[in-house]
Amino acid sequence: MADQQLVKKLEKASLDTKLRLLDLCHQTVIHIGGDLSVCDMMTAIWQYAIHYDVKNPRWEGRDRFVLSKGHAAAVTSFSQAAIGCYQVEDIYKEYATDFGRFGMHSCNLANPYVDVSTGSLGHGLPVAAGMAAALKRKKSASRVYCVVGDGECGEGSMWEAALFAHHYKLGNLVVFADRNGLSFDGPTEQYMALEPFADKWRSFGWNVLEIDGHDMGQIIDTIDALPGVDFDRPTIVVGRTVKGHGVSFMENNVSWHAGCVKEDDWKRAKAELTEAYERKWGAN
Ligand SMILES: Cc1ncc(C[n+]2csc(CCOP(=O)(O)OP(=O)(O)O)c2C)c(N)n1
Repeated sequence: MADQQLVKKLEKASLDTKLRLLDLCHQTVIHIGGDLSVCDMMTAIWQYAIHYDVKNPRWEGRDRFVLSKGHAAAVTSFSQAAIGCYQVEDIYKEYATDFGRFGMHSCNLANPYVDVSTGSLGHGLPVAAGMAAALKRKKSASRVYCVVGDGECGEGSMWEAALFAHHYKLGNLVVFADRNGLSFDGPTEQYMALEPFADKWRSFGWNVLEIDGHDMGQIIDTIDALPGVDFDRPTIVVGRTVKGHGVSFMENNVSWHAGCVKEDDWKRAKAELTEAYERKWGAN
């Protein structure tokens, strides 16, 4: 079972990122619903799992990261800022001008901390699988972490990548699926049913781990138990999550897929998140 001090540290880190997301969302439109749903898993990926050198983002020995649900660029940027890739203040400043190194979607042209430009759904996982195949061929010890959306899994290219990753026994590929049940404008099950979601990946030959994607202890335990890169199957961690998690008026509300939060709601949202953390861990 995960060390409770580590759980507390990462939950605090995730809270900090959520509060920063809300500050940015008060300033401009971001994809806040899907940022909040994946924030706990993203925090653990960037602040616990990944082997990375912030001074050398092109270090050959790094783990790779591909944000297949590229619209969650903001949560990725703040998660990377937390390990020193950027100054948090620069994210606000650059979003306020021409987005600078950041953006509504992750872009690697101006940002060395982004391995792959994404935003057109269904493209990140295929690229991540190709990267994992290349690393395996080089006998690299690096993993490729990839974050996918569930609505995104309505794209056929995702399942071609799933076949490919299984065929080439890509044990170095670890996918986190943000199974929040909502896509752009409604429930996934209404627009393109995915259930039984985990079983579909199992039937494609993947190692499938199902967790509560907001339970930091479970996320840490799952990362600790990931198979080595020479495992004979790719892994998908299906995180059951809530879109807009932690903010009552955003939770499961498709109108908060993306948006800009007004003054009163901004204060209320931050207070709700902070109170939830303090109820569990106290104010210090
Ligand atoms: C190929 C493509 N089609 C449509 C879109 C528009 N779009 C952006 S986000 C989104 C919903 C994605 O849903 P999901 O993968 O569940 O991610 P979440 O919103 O939960 O973060 C859509 C349809 C897109 N970015 N790319």
